[in-house]
Amino acid sequence: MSYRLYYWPGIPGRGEFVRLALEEAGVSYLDVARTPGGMAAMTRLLARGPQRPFAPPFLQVGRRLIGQTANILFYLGTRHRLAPADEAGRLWAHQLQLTLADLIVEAHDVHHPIGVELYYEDQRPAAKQRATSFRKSRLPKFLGYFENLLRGRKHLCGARVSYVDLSMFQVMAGLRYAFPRAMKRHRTPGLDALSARVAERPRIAAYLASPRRLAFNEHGIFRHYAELDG
Ligand SMILES: N[C@@H](CCC(=O)N[C@@H](CS)C(=O)NCC(=O)O)C(=O)O
Repeated sequence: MSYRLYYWPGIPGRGEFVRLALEEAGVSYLDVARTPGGMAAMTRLLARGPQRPFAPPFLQVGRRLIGQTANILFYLGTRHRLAPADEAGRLWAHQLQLTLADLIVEAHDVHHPIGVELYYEDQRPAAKQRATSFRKSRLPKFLGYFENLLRGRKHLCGARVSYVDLSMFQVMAGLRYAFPRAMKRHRTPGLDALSARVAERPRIAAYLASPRRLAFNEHGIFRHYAELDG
């Protein structure tokens, strides 16, 4: 089966959560917007069709378009053994992924607290205030939640690796990139070990070393601005 992933070129962003799942599944996929003419194709799909997605990332499977990161992962997880097999387990995985989605929005809103459509430079004082709240209150609450779930366990859900583990790896990498100082203040041995295990998985390790893997930068969700890191 061949998948077509649509996401902004040049940033890992939310597309990366889907890429990690596709890479771990070992399936072939085309990162369409990174190919010549791909951006125009993405724009066309966003503009028309009765079930067009609101925003990237979205995945094309045959004639079907699947949007919303957690929804895409829910779909891939079932098809490629990246989620528990039973319904209760799949729902739990989906719930955890949606909680990660909340954390991702909050990490983004640190540098865009007033308007998504505005430049960071136009909202710096508010960003500083939001960053303090994120670092002192929200970051420890989210980290503590996931760290506690991992106590004595190797995976966030189920008995084997799932898309939630892959996404947690990416979130930890993003948080360490954006808030290196703040992250050093938190003890997260379970999450650190989980991240290391994910990075060592053969398909993920090969992917991380490949040109397909995009580095974090100041155009994406996880951005490093020293003044926001305390
Ligand atoms: N809840 C959606 C959010 C999608 C989203 O915000 N995508 C961003 C890029 S990461 C975007 O292109 N947004 C355009 C917009 O919101 O107008 C998801 O998790 O996939």
